[in-house]
Amino acid sequence: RGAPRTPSDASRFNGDGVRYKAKMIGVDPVPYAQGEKMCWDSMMKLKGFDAAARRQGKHKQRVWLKVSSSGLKMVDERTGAVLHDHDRSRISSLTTDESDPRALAYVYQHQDTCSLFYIKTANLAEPVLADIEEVCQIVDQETPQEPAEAPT
Ligand code: I3P
Repeated sequence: RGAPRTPSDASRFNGDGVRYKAKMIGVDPVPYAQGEKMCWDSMMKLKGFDAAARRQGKHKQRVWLKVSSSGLKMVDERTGAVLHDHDRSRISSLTTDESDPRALAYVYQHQDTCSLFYIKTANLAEPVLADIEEVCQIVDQETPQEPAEAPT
C-alpha cells in the first residue's frame, strides 16, 4: 500500500479514541487468524448476504467505530449500546477490499475461534485502516517465517 505514513499524534487514541461513522456489513466465523483468500472469500460471502438483505428492504446496522489505544469498539449509532469491544492484541489480520474503497475487514481471535468483521465506512476506509494499524501495531508485511534451520 501507499507511501510510509508520518507518525500521528498517538494521544488522540487515549480514552474513547477516534470515532468513525460506519455500518456493519457482517460477521463471519473463519477457520484461521489470517489468510488472504480466506478473508476475501468471507468478505464476498458477507457482501452477498448484504445484497440479499438489501433486496428484502433491510439496512445495514449503523455504528460508531471507535479506535482507541485499547482496541476497537463498535457502538450502535441509535442506541449507544456497545456491540463489540475488541482488544487490540486479538486483532490478527486487517484487510482492505479491492472492490470497495469504503470497506475494511479484520479477524478477531477469541479463545479458540476466529471471526471476520466486515465494515463499511462512511468515507474512505484507508484513514480508518491506518488508525487501526497504528493502535494494533500491525505492520504491513507477511507473517515472519520460521527460520529454515535452527541457529547453531
Ligand atoms: C442504498 C445505497 C447506499 C447504501 C445503502 C442502501 O440504497 O446503496 O449506498 O449504503 O445501504 O440502502 P438506495 O440507493 O437504494 O437507497 P452504503 O453505501 O453505506 O452501503 P444500507 O441500506 O445497508 O445502509
